[in-house]
Amino acid sequence: MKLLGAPLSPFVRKAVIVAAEKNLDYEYDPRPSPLGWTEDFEKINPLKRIPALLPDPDNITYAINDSSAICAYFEKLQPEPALYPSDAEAYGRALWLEEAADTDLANKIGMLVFRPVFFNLAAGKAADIDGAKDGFEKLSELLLPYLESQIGDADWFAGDMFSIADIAVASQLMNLNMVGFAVPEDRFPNLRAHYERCIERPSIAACIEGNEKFISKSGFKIERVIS
Ligand SMILES: N[C@@H](CCC(=O)N[C@@H](CS)C(=O)NCC(=O)O)C(=O)O
Repeated sequence: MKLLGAPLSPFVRKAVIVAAEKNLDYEYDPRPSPLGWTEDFEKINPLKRIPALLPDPDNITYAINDSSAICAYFEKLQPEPALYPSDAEAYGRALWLEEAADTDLANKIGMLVFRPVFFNLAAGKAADIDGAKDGFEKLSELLLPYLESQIGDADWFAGDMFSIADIAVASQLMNLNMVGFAVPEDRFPNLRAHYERCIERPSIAACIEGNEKFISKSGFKIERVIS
């Protein structure tokens, strides 16, 4: 199978981390990106979004698109280790928190913090740090406090296992780190501790290493605003 999509996309990252947890083999094409689509990408995903997955790399008309669909497919393909709780309530919570991360968290981090820095640098302009700081405050008004309350003093978001909910949240928060921000420990200690717990996992650590290499190869100088 072949996974397509730029490595800094938090949705691509989700799929990469799930595949790594499950030790799945796949080809990877990092080229399709909102900054430049590859020819024929529309035939793979008419919504023009990454990630896309081709179970058969030679058949571009039979794709599985959307990170949630891809991750659920990986779970069926390789059930161990399970990344979706079997308990009904924990399963429901995992899907809800995955959805919250993929929609509102993604939108706020992506549009308000990541893009003002990264897309400006990619366009050869100065990073809009003030814009990103304002964006970060909007993110801190509702969603980060909600996630802080949801994780509380538990290790993981849904039940007592590492799950798709943890991967989805961490995949988005990684985009803060990529552009010099972080979940501040003094304001959101439980969420920060959860993030630190997540990045200890080899699947996530490897993904961060790959992302950082990609940024340093691009030659972008990222100012650290929150450590
Ligand atoms: N719900 C989708 C969202 C995918 C998504 O929005 N990906 C972004 C990249 S991070 C994208 O392709 N955006 C297209 C664009 O901005 O034109 C998923 O989970 O895969």
